[in-house]
Amino acid sequence: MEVRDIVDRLEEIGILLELNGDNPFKVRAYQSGARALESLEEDLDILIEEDRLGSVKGIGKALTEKITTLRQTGELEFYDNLRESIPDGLIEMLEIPGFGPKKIRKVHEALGVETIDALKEVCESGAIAELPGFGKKSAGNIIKGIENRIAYGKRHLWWDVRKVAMPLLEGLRSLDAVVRAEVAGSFRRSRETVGDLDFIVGSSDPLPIMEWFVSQPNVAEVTAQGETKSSVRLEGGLQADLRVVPDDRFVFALHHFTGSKDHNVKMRQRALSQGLSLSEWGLFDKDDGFDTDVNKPYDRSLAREGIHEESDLFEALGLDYITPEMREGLDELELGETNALPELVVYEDLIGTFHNHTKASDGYNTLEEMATAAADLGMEYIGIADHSKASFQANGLDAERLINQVNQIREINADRGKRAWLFAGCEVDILKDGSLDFDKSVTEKLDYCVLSVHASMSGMSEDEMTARIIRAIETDTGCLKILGHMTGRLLLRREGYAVNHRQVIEAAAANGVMIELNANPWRMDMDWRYWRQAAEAGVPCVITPDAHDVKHLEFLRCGIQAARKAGLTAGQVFNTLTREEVQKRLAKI
Ligand code: DGT
Ligand code: CA
Ligand code: CA
Ligand code: ZN
Repeated sequence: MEVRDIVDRLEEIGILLELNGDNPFKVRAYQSGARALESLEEDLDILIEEDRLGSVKGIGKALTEKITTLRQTGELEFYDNLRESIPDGLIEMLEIPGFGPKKIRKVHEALGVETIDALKEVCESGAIAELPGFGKKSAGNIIKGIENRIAYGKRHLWWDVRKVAMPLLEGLRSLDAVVRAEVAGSFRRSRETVGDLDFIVGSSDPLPIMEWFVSQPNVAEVTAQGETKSSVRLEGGLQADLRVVPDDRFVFALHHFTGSKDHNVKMRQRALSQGLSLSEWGLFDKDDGFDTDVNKPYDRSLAREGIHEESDLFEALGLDYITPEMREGLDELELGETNALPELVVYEDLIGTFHNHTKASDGYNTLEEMATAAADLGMEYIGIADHSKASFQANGLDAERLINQVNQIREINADRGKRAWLFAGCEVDILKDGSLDFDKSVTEKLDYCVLSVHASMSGMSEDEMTARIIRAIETDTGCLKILGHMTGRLLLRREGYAVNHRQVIEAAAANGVMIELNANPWRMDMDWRYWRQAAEAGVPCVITPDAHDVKHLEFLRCGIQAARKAGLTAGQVFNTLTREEVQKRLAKI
């Protein structure tokens, strides 16, 4: 089991013990054990091997055993038994915002409540307000929390959703009854996380489509099945809605359910200002008396003719086609009105990439394997950037090993065959004070370096972190500089550290530093919302997979979606340059 997952497991055990009403010291032991493991300064496997894990502050004898078992087998009987002993309903209650393990236990003990439905009842009946530590107000908050839990239900990474959505879409498209099918919603808009899937199908024969959909092998539960709309929960918890509409309504339904809500609101307002009314059912003349009020009878004959594709719909409203990625209700309508929408970068524009790891640090493949895999994907070059020595938990390279690797790269390039060209780099740690893990005498031997924060980030204020990163940006390395994963976030897992994006972008612009769009699906960092600022400041984007395995090179597809969402053109993405062009840039530094 990965260290990160062991940390999560220990935290979970702490919560389960608390739910169980166990000794608070024991609860705290798991919490601090998780913290200690997370900030371990040595390699876990070495500590286990040398029998020194128990001497790490915060990790006692009992935890040493459990961590070792989890690391070696991925399983733990103690955890399984604990998890078994607690009713599922209590664990589900943990998802209610503001309702923690202590309160859950109290309600369980005092009122015998074991399910969320029962919890709602005791809130409504007033029984909960009688309990010490609870009141009328907390009963109301719990009810709100129960509702929010549904609204904020677990989200999913775009990349994971894609793997599920694409086969279903293909399947739908292959059905005889289906004229057209598309995935709408946040998935189509390439949001970094997706709440649920929204399939839209054009067909005059919905019945067999519904039947096919609800009987897919990865459907765990059918939550609704109607004549034209069904909802299912897929394995893994992702919810998917399917709507079938007559094909002449398809465009309107697709546009509506693609959203976003803010974009839809702007589109409707625009329609209204032109004497038209836009709904999921069509575009109507307002004077015909049809508006979006669902209670009024729907008369198809009133709808505008001649709208067969989404581009026709935009055109009818005097707009250029707005690609789904850009439909967030920002300024896309203004841009579409003035022919100012950017021509977005596409995957095929990428000629090469940077920031990839090998076996030398914490990757799984050799230099040759990485170069071959990149060539197989049609890449002309691939940049290596293994960790630097401060990242010892990732087996970071010291100066000697790094220089050896540089020499090895030069040799491999000299006898390259069909492999991609290797650029020699390093992911150099930005230390706590903003200095770099290697000084110029080392980094000037590289083609480029990725500057990244990996440690000492907790407790740092936004100002301190911003100053730390800017100091790194201003440091002369004698090679090309790319700022790595701006905030260090892991989507759905951990917030990034606070950093002032604007100031960092300005410093990058002033110092000729590029910024990475780390395309690891967990990261998507720097976030799409900041790239326009960077582009306006003239800071190029570098889309990198941060691959630790040849398989991870395909994350570039994810990165392209984020770059498109950010509104970037090929000219604003550095790795659309050819190898010769990149080398010319390097020669100037
Ligand atoms: P998600 O699923 O949370 O990741 O986000 P979306 O955007 O896929 O949202 P979802 O599935 O609730 O609804 C799909 C689209 O349907 C949404 O982007 C816009 C449209 N829509 C849903 N509810 C409303 C609404 O109340 N007003 C408007 N104008 N559009 C809505
Ligand atoms: Ca959705
Ligand atoms: Ca939905
Ligand atoms: Zn990194």
